[in-house]
Amino acid sequence: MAQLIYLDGELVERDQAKVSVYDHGLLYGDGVFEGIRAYNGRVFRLEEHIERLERSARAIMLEIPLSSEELIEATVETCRANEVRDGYIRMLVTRGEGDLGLDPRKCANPSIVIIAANIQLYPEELYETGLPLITVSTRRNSPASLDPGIKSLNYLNNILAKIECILADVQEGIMLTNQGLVSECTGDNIFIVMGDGLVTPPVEAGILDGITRAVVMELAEDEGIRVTEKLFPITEVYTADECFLTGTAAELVPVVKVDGRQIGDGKPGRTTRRLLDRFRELTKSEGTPIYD
Ligand code: PXG
Repeated sequence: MAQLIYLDGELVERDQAKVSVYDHGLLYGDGVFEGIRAYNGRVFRLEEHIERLERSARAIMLEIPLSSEELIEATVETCRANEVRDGYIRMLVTRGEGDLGLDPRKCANPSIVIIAANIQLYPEELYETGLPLITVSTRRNSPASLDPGIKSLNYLNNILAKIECILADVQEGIMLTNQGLVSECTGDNIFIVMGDGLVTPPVEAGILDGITRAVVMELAEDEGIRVTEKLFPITEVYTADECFLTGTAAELVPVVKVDGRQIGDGKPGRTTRRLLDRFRELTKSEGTPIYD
């Protein structure tokens, strides 16, 4: 079946889905995006993703030409057109076509793109064995320069960090703030387990306000696990009982080694497993239905 892409109000074949080389999304990374998951014929936390997209857009003074309801409808329609039941959805809004200067006022019409693809999931083995990580030397963008809370199309900060991970032959890396404290990973938030509580950096530290992060915090609370949002140095990760990452693509992935140091007993921890099980239970039943 041919893949259909939502592009500015129409569903077009993949090879017809093109934007201008004058689009400021391409020229300057001027735009915002979301990565969303569908499970079992339902889009997980769609309203939250749309809200975050709208917040990101407002932060860069980009006016999205659709309402929240229309964005939700367009997402569901794109999933339906591609017969997605379990999939990954990429939604982006670019500043649109302008000229070669920076001036965003030259871009009259923002472009909206929605791609809904049937994904291949991370291998289940990853959740059984856990990931090794490194701390990368690329610092997370300062919120005073480009707030990581804005999910902008300018992801070079993360890509530079990802290149360090690739060179070190690991899948993810921990990024520090400019003050040298733990912020998040290139495409995932980070949690540590200390005793019977969870600790994760606060949004004010300059991280993406992750949707999966928020779900895990809700689930932890429900399980009677205390969650503390605070800044901490990398040594707290080394000495933590458990560590895991959260993200739309990753769900909850256990971390078993950081910078060559074993975390806990070097195996995925009990608390991580408990929260992953609860998370999967939730994704099975919750979400915006794609099909009636
Ligand atoms: N931090 C950053 C920097 C991210 O980009 C997350 C945390 C997790 O947030 P959510 O809301 O997904 O729980 C992200 C989002 C991918 C991919 O294909 C993942 C993200 C962004 C772009 C691509 O793995 N993660």
